[in-house]
Amino acid sequence: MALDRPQIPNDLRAFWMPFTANRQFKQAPRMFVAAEGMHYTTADGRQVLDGTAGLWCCNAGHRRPRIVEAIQKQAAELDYAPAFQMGHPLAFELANKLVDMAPAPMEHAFFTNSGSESVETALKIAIAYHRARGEGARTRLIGRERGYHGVNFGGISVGGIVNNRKVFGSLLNGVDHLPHTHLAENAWTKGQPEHGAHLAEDLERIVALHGAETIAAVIVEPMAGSTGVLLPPKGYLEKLREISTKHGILLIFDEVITGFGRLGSSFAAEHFNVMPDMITCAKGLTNGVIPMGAVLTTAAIHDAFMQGPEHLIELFHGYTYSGAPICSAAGLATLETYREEGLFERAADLAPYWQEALHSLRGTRHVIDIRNMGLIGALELEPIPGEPTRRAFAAFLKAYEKGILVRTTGDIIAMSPPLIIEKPQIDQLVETLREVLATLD
Ligand code: PXG
Repeated sequence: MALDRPQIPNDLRAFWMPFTANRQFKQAPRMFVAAEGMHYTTADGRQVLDGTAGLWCCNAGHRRPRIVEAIQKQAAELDYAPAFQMGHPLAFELANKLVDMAPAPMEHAFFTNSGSESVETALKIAIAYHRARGEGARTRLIGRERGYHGVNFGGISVGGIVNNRKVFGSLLNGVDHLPHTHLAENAWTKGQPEHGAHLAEDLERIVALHGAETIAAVIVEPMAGSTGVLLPPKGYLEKLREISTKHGILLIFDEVITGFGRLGSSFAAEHFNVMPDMITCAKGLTNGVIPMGAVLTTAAIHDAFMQGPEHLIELFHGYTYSGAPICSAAGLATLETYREEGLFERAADLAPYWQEALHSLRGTRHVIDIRNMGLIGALELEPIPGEPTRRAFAAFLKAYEKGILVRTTGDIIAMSPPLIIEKPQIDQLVETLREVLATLD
C-alpha cells in the first residue's frame, strides 16, 4: 500500500490522546497504519492479530469491501443532509433494518454518534417519557457499581468506575447505584455464573429508600465489558426486569459492546431472553468504521411522545449527525455483511472452542480468574502489590511485541476478537498469552 506520509510524525505533542498514558505512549509510540481482515499493520511493517476488534467495534473484521464501497458511494452521492426537519432515505432504511434485527419489542431507533451519546439520549428519553405521561416526578436514574456507560455527564453519573467519576465534580444528582455482580465465589466459571441473582433485589431497597414514583429508569450493561468482563449471574437480569416492571421503572440495556453478535445473537436481550424498554448501541452498528450509535425503544415509549399539535417537535433532542448519510450507508452495509456471512451464528458456533482455549490458561502464572461468554473473554491477573494495573499493562505491551492486540482494564486482560476469527488464530492468541504470562514479573 502506497503511503505518501511519513509512517510516524516527527512531533507527537499536539494530539492529547484519549484514555491513554500519553507520556508513556509518546516515548515509544505504537502506530497502526493499515488493516485487513483479522490483522493490523504497524508503522514498522509488522502484522498484529486483532484480539479486540479494535475497541470492541470491528465485529466483521477490517476493511470489508461492502462497507468501504458503501461509504465511498454515499460520499460521492449525498454527502450530508440536514438531520432536523429534513430527511434522506438511508436513515429510514437503516432504522427499519435495525429494529427488524433487534428483539421484537424494539420498534423505533433514534440515531446518535457514539455509545456515550446513546446513553445520554436514552436517559433523557426515560425522564421525558414519564413526564409526557404525567409522571414528572420520575427523574431518578439508577446505575450500577463498576458500570461503564461512556464518558458524558449522564453516563459517568450512572456509571460506577471510580476513575471515570472522581475528578469530575458532583455529576448528576438524583442518581443511585445497584451493587456490581462480581462475586469471588464465581471464579473460573465458564459462561454465566451460578451465584448472585439476589443482587438484583437491591433495586427493591433503592425503591423503598426513594419511592418508586421518583425513579425513571435503571440502566445496566447486560454483560459489563469495560470494567473487565463481568457476567450476569443466572436469573439476575430476569429479576431486574421483574422488579423494574413491578414499580413502573424503565429498564435500559446498554448494549454498546454486547450488540451485533458479540454473544452470538443480535443483542444480549435476545441471548438472555430478557426484554428491556430501551437498548443503547454503537460500535458494531457500523463495524467501527464511522461513528454512529442508536437508541432502540419500544412503541410504548415512542408513542407517549406523539401527542399534541402535529407541527410541534415532540422531543427536543438530536445531533447534527443523527442518521447522517455516510453513517447510515455504513450501517446498512455492515448489517448486510453480518447477515450475508452469518457472523452472529458464527460467533455462537465458535464460542465453545473459545471458552476451552481460554480456560486452558488456568494454572498459568499470575492468572487468578478466567471469564468468558460468546466471543468475549477475560483473564484476571494478580496485581503487583501496591502497583495496580502495572502487571496487566506490561502483559499488553509484551503481547503487542509478540504480534497480538489485547485490551487491559485494571489488572484484567480482555479480549473480543472480530467474529471472523479462525480457530488457529484463537490458538495464536491463547498461546502468545501463555508465553507472555510465563515470562512476566
Ligand atoms: N456504553 C458501553 C457499555 C460501552 O462499553 C460506551 C457506552 C461508550 O461508547 P463510546 O462510543 O462513546 O466510546 C461504551 C464504550 C474497553 C473500551 O476497552 C470500552 C469502550 C470504549 C473504549 C474502550 O473497555 N466502551
